[in-house]
Amino acid sequence: MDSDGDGHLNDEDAVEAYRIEQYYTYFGPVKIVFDGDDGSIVYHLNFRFYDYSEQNRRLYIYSGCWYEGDITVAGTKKRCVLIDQNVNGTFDDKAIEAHKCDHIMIGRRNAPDACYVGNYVDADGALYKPEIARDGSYVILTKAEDVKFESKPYTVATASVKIPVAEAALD
Ligand SMILES: [Ca+2]
Ligand SMILES: [Ca+2]
Repeated sequence: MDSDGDGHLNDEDAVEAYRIEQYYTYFGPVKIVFDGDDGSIVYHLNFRFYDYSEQNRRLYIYSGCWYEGDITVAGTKKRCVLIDQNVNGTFDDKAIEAHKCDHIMIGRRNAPDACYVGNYVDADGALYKPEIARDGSYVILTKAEDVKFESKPYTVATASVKIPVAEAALD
């Protein structure tokens, strides 16, 4: 792989598979370096090569890149993991469709709660407005005080659920 993007493979080492199955071969995480506006951006990708037949071969590419660190939420230190889930090199993607979102996990170390990047994130049952750097370099959470909840009848059971009124405000 041309890991430094210079157009040459003679300066590269071959990437070895870490697992081989009957039809699948797994590689990664593989380090690659992109040129960015502020300099070089180090990124990692995982690959899965599907080889069923000559007519049926595919290469699947997955993100192998995340940021991880401690964050203080309401006075309590928690683990925060930010994942470029949609593999586009940025960490602040939010969308109605889940596969177009990045992921943020806030919780105890080794057991963080996962959720999609959106207008709000949940931490310990409270909603926060996240400000996430596009390059993933920081996360700022501001308590969301202006979210109104209302009860809606649940169609299957007699229970009702509370949903944020502003949930459709994703842009
Ligand atoms: Ca190269
Ligand atoms: Ca992304």
